[in-house]
Amino acid sequence: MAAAEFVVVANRLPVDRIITADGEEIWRTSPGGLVAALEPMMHTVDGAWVGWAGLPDQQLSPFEADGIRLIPVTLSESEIEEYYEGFSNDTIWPLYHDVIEPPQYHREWWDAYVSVNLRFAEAAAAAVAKHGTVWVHDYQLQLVPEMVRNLRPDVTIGYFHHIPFPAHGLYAQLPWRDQVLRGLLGADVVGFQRTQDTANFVAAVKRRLGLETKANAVTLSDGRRVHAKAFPISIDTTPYRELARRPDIKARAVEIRESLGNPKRILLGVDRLDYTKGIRHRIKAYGELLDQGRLSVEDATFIQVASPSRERVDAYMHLRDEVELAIGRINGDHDTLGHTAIRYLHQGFPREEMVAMYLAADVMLVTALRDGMNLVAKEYVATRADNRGVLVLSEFTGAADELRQAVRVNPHDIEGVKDAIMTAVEMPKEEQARRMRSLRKRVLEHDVDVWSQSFLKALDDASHHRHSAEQR
Ligand code: GDG
Repeated sequence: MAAAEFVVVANRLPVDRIITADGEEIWRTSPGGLVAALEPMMHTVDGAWVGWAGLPDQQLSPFEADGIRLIPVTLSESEIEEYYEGFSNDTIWPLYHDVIEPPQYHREWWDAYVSVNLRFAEAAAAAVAKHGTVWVHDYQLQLVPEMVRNLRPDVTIGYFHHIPFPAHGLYAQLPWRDQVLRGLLGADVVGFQRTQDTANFVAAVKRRLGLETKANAVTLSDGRRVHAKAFPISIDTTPYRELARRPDIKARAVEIRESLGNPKRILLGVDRLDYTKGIRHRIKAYGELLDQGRLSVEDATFIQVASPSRERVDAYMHLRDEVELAIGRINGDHDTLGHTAIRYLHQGFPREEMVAMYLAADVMLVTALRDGMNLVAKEYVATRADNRGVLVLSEFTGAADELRQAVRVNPHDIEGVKDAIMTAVEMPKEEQARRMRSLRKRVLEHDVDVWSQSFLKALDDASHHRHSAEQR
């Protein structure tokens, strides 16, 4: 395969393996956010994507799917356990989400993380053209920027961090805290969701490595500069707006309401089943409103979509048990033969069905305890061209920095969540419209294209700066 000008490196390749009816194996582009964000660009530049195909021990040669060149990285069964489920999802994920669950620190997991990061870095270094660009994504690959730089000092390197970066008091727990910072500092531009994440990273660099920092630019001992900056990610709004206009999807939204016995209000939560999303807090608040008679099941039915996630990690198994126990109790106490309190769906749905649910929902509940951005909040807003519906949004999400006209909540404050739900349920149409118009303006004007263009512009500036510094 010829060298590529632009190489994306992410844990997962943007494809899923499908076995067709006649037993043939094909790869289909997965509908995930990052593909949607980068796909247009991948078609215009000479690009390649390095990532894992999602199954253990698969030795695959580079191939092409939907016009994107894919370079698979192999992971063994034990690497999936130690690098992915272990260090990425049971050490870094809880630590970076403010220790909502206790992070597990295991030296073997770290060793696997280092060796897998090196494999991704080597694949990227082998794929990228002279003076090309490498864009690394997310917390599974924090060492890759430095490793690529060591292998290929000629290339420009960007890194985008999709999850929060914690305050130093928490970050300092990580036994490999200095190595991770040095890994990230291999990039020319390190992007975060929020300005607070950026500030936390720069503060950690200053305190741990004693490097000079000025206006979020870090100067390394060899004089090289690294720019840290917030680039709040967004969604491709087009499919949401288009689906929301389709008569069959509007009809489906009406059907969803009917199938629930026509409650006066529908509340909706859509999350991966993850302890960061505040699902338990939301259920508790709603359950208490029913217990106290402030709501009845005829007034408000709550649909909770909890898509299966990380099911082999202990904390996720416990969470599932707790959520299902709590929902079972509330439904047992409050359901009638014609109405349910919580319609719980531990399933993934096609996007058409998600949009029909967004259209049916009078109140969207996003009560994450910590969330890098939260795209569900933006998808709901993009869908509501009718300027109806209320977004209840946790102030601990990245989205809260932008979506100022949502009903804001502190999800830890159960009384506050209850009041916010009542405010949303009772909000007059005019106020819904006023708030939704402003939310929509923000999301439609700052879509994923704006996000990727602004990151690439920063990377381009950094690369010019570096090359002119080298020539001086
Ligand atoms: C990480 C960060 C950051 C969920 N269930 C179904 C389904 N989804 C889709 C949603 C949304 C996406 O998955 C979830 O994105 P979020 O942003 O809400 O959360 P994470 O998965 O935790 O994502 C997060 C993001 O990266 C991007 O940087 O915002 O903070 O944690 O698009 O719609 N989609 C379909 N069926 C489902 O059942 N089709």
